[in-house]
Amino acid sequence: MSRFSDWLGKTFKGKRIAMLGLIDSGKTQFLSSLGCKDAIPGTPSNKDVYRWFKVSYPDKSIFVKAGCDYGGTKDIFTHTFNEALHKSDLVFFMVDIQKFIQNWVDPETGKPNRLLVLQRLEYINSHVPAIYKDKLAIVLTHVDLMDDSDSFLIKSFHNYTQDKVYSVLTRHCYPVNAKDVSQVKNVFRRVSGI
Ligand SMILES: Nc1nc2c(ncn2[C@@H]2O[C@H](COP(=O)(O)OP(=O)(O)OP(=O)(O)O)[C@@H](O)[C@H]2O)c(=O)[nH]1
Ligand SMILES: [Mg+2]
Repeated sequence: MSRFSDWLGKTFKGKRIAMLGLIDSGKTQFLSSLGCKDAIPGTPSNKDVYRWFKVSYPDKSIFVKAGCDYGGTKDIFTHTFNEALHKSDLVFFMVDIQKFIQNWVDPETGKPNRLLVLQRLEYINSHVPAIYKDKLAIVLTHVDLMDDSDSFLIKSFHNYTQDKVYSVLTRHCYPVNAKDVSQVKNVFRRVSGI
């Protein structure tokens, strides 16, 4: 945690977060469920700025610093992942587990989803210094659209990543229905370690 001045001029502790992932993987939905009023899910994001917001729990609150809700296009990804991993306290890499397991074709590139997700992880792994790698949490979204249990979905995801050089990035996976506020808050708290 670090101190910073918010747009009202107050100073408080907060987390700077970043969401990475393919188009429609649930980045904006996750932010919205977390309480970000500026995040409108279902519309393509393009470096949309959001103001700070508070995530409240019965025993405490966590402030999220103002930031950018990036879109998932390849173009934006390569420009932002570096900034995200260097400047943020926490980085969420969102994977639509339905599209990943069923290997849907990505409309932007015409390539299969699984290939694109794994390529991005490989890219992150080969470009980011080891000390930043602990900041990354993998969030498996759209679990509500699958009949399998959360543990089965994690296992399925790991089947594709465990023997890869970037498997260190995928140790911690958090399955979530990104539309479910309590699930999203719960994941955020676990990842924040607060
Ligand atoms: N059922 C279900 N729908 C989800 C989930 N996560 C996101 N969605 C929906 O999927 C659509 C796309 O979600 P977004 O959060 O806008 O996707 P994004 O990753 O921000 O996409 P870009 O900004 O275009 O890169 C929206 O209609 C969301 O409501 C989930 O876990 N379950
Ligand atoms: Mg978005």
